[in-house]
Amino acid sequence: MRLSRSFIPTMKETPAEAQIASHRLMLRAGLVRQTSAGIYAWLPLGYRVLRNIERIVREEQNAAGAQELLMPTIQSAELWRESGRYDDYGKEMLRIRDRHDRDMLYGPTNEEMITDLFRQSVRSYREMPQILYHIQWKFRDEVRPRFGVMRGREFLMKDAYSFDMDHAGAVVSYRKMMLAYMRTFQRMGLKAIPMVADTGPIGGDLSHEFIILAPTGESQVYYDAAFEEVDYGSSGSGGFSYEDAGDLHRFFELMTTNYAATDEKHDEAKWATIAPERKREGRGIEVGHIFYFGTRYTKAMGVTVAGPDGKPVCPEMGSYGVGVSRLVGAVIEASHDAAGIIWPDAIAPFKAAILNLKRGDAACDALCEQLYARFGSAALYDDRDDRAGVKFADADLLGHPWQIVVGPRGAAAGKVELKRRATGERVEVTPEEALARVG
Ligand code: 5CA
Repeated sequence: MRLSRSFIPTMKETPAEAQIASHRLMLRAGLVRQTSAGIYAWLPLGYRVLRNIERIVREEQNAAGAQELLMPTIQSAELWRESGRYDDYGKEMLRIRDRHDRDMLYGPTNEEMITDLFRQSVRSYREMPQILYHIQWKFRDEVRPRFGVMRGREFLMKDAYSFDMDHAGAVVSYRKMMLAYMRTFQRMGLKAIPMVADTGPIGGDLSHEFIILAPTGESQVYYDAAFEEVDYGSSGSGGFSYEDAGDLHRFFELMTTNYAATDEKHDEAKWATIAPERKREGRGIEVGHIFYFGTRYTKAMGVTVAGPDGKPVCPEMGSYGVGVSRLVGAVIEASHDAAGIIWPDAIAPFKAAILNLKRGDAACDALCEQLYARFGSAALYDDRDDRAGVKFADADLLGHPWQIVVGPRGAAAGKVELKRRATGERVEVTPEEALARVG
């Protein structure tokens, strides 16, 4: 994309309403704009990042054997009356009445709806187990929406739901999702740690939050250095297999025997037994949350499937959430400096920016056009008629992993300067080398 033609409304001033770095940077870099309290429009740059995150989440869910579907945002109150949550959910639920005076709501989560879809179609243990997910907008009328997309009212969530015949099966599904989550966050360049959590309004007796470390995180976290050393691998290449219950068991042990807790669950006595050099403390942001709640919904909604002996069995469920839109803010919290965003390669809106330091210079223009043609939509070409300083500052603010700087002297000699945003390292290389390095 040519920056001169793009809709990337950057801001020089720090927006007064933004209290944390990611919120400030998302506004300043033109990723989002607030349209109502806690509700955001995703502008082209921000939307690219959101879609990249969504893609990684989707690929890892699919690799774990989960199947994607899409449920609506608007739900009927009837289902929520069946589960008993319609009244319990309180003011966080946005309630709507249609023209026939029927009670509707904008979904804050989908346990009831997926249980109903399952109930309509699955009859036998032969069709089990199932893990179904969607990536859909949610609405929660949070008392205090804040920190931009981190605590919004409308937000994008990946929510998966598992159905198993018994507790042992449900545990396998839970572990599969936990492994998929660790791989998802690792691919995004994040260090996430699973921590035992309360289940809140979702219910159930087993739950983990996935916390990434960032100084502005909402909770204080304590964990063993062991978590920094694990490579979760990827599906099909070494590491743990989703198909092997032994592997899943080994993985789960690794995640749960090493100490990790948020301040709510912190146990000073246990913490004291850990060697001082292995102790890690910091602030954390919750980017995912998984729950096992057994028959909490299937029982309330009267769901059974026929077991091998023909007797009805009430399926065991779990649900698994990733805050897709929150992740955009969380990644920035974990990866920025005073000059701006530092995108991890896997989710960057563009791999590289091409900076033309002297528009109108024949050699600069020709070289930039050549590079731009090779990159296509993977690069943002700063072809504006502006000072070099402005271009440098904007490229740092927008956070592209690479900057390819084309100036008149270098261009005449067939050279460009390649800068790595994360380290600040600059090297003079040929355009071909720059293309090869950026990949
Ligand atoms: N039904 C379950 C799992 S599918 C559920 O709703 N879990 S949750 O409430 O923990 O939400 C899942 C994830 O959504 C959270 O870990 C968080 O990353 C994200 N999330 C929750 N509330 C918000 C919000 N107000 N703004 C942005 N992201 C949110």
